[in-house]
Amino acid sequence: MRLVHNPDHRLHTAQHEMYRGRLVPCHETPDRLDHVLAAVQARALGVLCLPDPVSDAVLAAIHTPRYLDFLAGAWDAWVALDPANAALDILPSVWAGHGLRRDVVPRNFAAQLGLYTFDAGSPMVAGTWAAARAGVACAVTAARAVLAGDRCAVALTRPPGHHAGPDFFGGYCFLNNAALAAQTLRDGGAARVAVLDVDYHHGNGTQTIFYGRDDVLTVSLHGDPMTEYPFFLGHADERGEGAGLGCNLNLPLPRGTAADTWFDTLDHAVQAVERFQPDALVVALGVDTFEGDPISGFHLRSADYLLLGERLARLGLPTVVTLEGGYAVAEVGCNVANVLEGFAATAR
Ligand code: Q9C
Ligand code: ZN
Repeated sequence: MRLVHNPDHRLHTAQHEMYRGRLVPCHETPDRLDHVLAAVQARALGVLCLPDPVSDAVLAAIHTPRYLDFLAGAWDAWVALDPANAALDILPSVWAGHGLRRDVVPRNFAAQLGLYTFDAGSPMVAGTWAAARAGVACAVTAARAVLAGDRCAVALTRPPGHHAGPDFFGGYCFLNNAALAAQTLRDGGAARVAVLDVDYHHGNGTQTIFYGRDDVLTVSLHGDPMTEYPFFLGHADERGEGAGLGCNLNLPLPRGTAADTWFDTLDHAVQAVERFQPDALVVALGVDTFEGDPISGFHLRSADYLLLGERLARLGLPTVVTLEGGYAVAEVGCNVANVLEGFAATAR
C-alpha cells in the first residue's frame, strides 16, 4: 500500500480558531499527522513516499480561478493590510451571506475573506497555501498510483479537504483533496467514481463540487446537521440536481450514535456505492467518529476502525484514501492505522 505523505504539512500551523465568542487553540494541529506517520511506520503498513509535483491546472479542474488567486495571495494581502498582521493568523470578521452579492470581488482583503469562507474557525498562515497544495499533490499521486494498478493508495496529509468547495474554504479545509483525487481518477479513465465520506462532519465541499454531476457519486455518513457542524448542509433530502439527481446520498445520524448503528448505516452507504457500479472509490477518512474525539459526538472505539477497513476493502474497488478530521490527537494514529490494517488484511 503506497502511503503518500505531505512533507510540507507543518507549514500550516495556526494558533487560534474562533469558537463561541472566543479564540481557542486550533484542533487541527501538525502533531495529528505526526502520530499517523508514526503509527503506520511502526506497523509497516506500506511504503511511505513523497508526492509527485502537480501543476496548478490540476487544481483548476475543481476550484475557481478567483478562489485559487485569493488563496495564493492571501498572506501577502493580509500583511499589506497592517504589518503587525504578520504575527496573527488570518481570520474573517464579515461574510457575504443573506442576500449580499457574491459576484463582485471587493478589493478589501478582509471582505474577500468573508466572500470565500463560511466560518471563523479555519485560520490561514503564511504557509497554508504551500501546505495545502502539497496535500493535493499527495491525493493526486495516490490517485495516479491506483490508475497504474495499485489496489489502494493513501494520501496522509493535512490540512484536510472535504469542507472546501469550488470557491470556498472552511472547517479547517482549503483545497478538496478527495474531490481532486476523484477528478484525477475520472481524467485517468475511470468512467464512474464514488466518494464515500466517513468523517464525523458532513462533506459539504465535496457534495457541492459534484452536486450536478452523474459521473461521481457522493455518499456521506455524518452527525445530523440539525445539531452538528457544518449545520447548513448534509440533510437526507439532498439528492443531487439536474444530471446529478440521485448521485448524492446523505446519511445523517444523531449525536451520541454508537458503533452498532453506525455500522448498520455504513452498510446502506456501501450498498449505494455498489448500486452505482463505480470503477474506483475515494474514501474521505476522518476518524473524528472516535468516542474520545473532543469536538464530535459518535462513539466508535479503536477496534471498530479495523472493521471499517475490512468493510471498505470488501467493496473490491481500486481505492484512494484521503485523511480528513480526527482530533483525539494521541489516538488518531492508531485509529487511522487500524483502518489501513483492516483494509490490507481483507484486500490480500
Ligand atoms: N470548537 C473536519 O473534521 N467546528 N473539520 C469545530 C469546535 C469546526 C471539522 C468547533 C469543525 C470542522 C475536517
Ligand atoms: Zn470532521
